[in-house]
Amino acid sequence: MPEQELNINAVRDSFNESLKTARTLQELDDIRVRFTGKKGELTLLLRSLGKLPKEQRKDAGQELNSLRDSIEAELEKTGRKIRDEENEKQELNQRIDVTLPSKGRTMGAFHPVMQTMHEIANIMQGLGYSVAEGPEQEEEFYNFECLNIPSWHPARDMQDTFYFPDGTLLRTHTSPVQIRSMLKYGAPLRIICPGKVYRRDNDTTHSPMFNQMEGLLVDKDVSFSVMKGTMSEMLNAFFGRSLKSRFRASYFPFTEPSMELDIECVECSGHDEHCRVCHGTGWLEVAGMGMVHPNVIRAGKIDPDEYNGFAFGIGLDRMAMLKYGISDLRLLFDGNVSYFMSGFKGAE
Ligand code: 2NL
Repeated sequence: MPEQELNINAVRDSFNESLKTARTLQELDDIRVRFTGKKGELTLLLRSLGKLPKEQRKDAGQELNSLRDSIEAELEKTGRKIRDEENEKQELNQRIDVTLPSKGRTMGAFHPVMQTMHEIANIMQGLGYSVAEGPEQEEEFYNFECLNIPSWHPARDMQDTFYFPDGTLLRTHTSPVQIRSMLKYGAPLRIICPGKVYRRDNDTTHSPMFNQMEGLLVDKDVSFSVMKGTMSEMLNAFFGRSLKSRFRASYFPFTEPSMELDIECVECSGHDEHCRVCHGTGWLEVAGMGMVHPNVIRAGKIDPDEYNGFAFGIGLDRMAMLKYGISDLRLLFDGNVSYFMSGFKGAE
């Protein structure tokens, strides 16, 4: 029957045309529904078979069945092709280009004060000293009493010290660590005590929190020259050259005699009367020290008739500023790291 055959051919042609346009699995599925779905073009043809005259049914039936088979085979084949293409595309996208430049890494660095602390600690460890640490919240007993600072001493004043309501305080120096170490280890003893200390001070050259390192040597027959030699050795090693130094008589309650140590100006060596670092004096105050007061040795439960010693204290913030050419104390404590990344002498 010619009309029926036309219909079959039309469906075959239109299927073949549509198939060529299919680019995605979704598009392919739409085509499958359009031809073999419940109301699909092929399905409708198959349903209409029964209306044909009996003698035509067999031929038309065979033809439609073979069309259905070939449509299903074509859909299957095209589906595989699209999936293969998509897989390949995905593989290309995921391939790693090992020739691309890396993102780079930003390096962390120690804060200049911590760098300074490690440098001096290394030097002192080379001289046989161990590092000791202790609490930042202290008792008056360890921070003052044991250090020969009686209750009437102005250093205890509310003006200078941060007190807690319970009478404890923020340590004003790291000396209490040395007292605790004497009590714990006895003599002989060689220690350095780096750490944060606190005083009620806040202006352009003072911060309420600063970093100190103290040192203590207790042994038999310790002489003043051992102290002078140790201090010179430490400072020359830290600044990397032999510096002129001088000792001036001074006073601390916990040492007797007491000295302050000046070194030649690391910026101008005394040659610039307008030097911003030494202000034309040619000298820099860098440390306080002295022979440990017998009362302090005794507070450490060591016999001052058998043992003596020397102690020193240096400000690590000031040492960092001198070594790395940092002109303003406040730069050490604000959060801006760009200054340290580029501008200062120690950056490389
Ligand atoms: C300074 C002065 C100094 C000490 C600290 C000390 C510790 C004990 C016994 C005796 Cl346990 N002395 N420490 C001694 C002299 C000076 O520091 O001007 N520091 C920046």
